[in-house]
Amino acid sequence: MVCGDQVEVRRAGDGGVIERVLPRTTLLYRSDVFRSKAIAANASQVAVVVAARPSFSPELVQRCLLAAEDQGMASLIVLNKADLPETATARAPLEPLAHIGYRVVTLSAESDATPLLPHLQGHTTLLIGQSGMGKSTLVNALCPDAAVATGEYSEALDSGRHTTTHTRLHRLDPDTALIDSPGLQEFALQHLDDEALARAFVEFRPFLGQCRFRDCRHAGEPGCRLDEAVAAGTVDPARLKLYQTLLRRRQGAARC
Ligand SMILES: Nc1nc2c(ncn2[C@@H]2O[C@H](COP(=O)(O)OP(=O)(O)OP(=O)(O)O)[C@@H](O)[C@H]2O)c(=O)[nH]1
Ligand SMILES: [Mg+2]
Ligand SMILES: [Zn+2]
Repeated sequence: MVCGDQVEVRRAGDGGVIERVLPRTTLLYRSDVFRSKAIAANASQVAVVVAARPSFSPELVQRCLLAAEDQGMASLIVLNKADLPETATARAPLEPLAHIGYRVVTLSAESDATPLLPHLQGHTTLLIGQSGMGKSTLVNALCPDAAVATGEYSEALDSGRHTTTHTRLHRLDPDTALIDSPGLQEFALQHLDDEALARAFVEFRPFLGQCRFRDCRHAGEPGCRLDEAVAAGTVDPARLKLYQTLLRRRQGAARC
């Protein structure tokens, strides 16, 4: 079972026995060659939380978004700690993602988290991201009953201290919930096959199936429509490069 699972329970004395886990609408998980780890079930949306301090990895943000796309989940980016002066600089690497269509909500969880509310209504949103970005602070701001622990990050290490250790769902109203999760250091996507990986890049979708070779892997083959889209300025070359890096990593792993 995973956080967010819905179950049928049979009463037994003072307690209950879980009889059945109901089918999941979504299951977000990350995986590397050695293991895969389910993070949450039945979330309808992923909010990747980032901040100027500690610094964040734009590639990790993209990996989270790709995993969400693969599961057909909505996704957005929360740029937290807007009170920090470096926030404008921190936004720069998110611009290409905003350009593709990802919502970027800038706010300060410590002073006002309400700009996020309209994006949450009716969703079960999984908050995900590196340690110290302010996921739990957001939960506390939006669900006052939650009272979850938050922790100072380490300036010396430029990272959080992994304060949250369990994934937990907090209900805002009958239709809306937030899932807090422990900070991530990595997010591998070994569970996506080549085709799923290409489809997870939303802006690639109009071009898929249009290349000269039907089995084009978009890795430099002649007549590749994605190369043409890059040349035409429609697709960001950095995104195609990320796709190719992830593809190579999968192939490398498959050979092990
Ligand atoms: N300046 C500023 N600091 C914030 C803000 N939101 C959170 N913080 C601080 O950032 C630190 C980390 O916050 P947490 O909420 O524990 O971060 P987390 O993402 O839950 O971290 P993990 O549980 O380790 O994954 C704490 O010291 C918070 O007080 C904000 O809007 N502005
Ligand atoms: Mg936390
Ligand atoms: Zn191609």
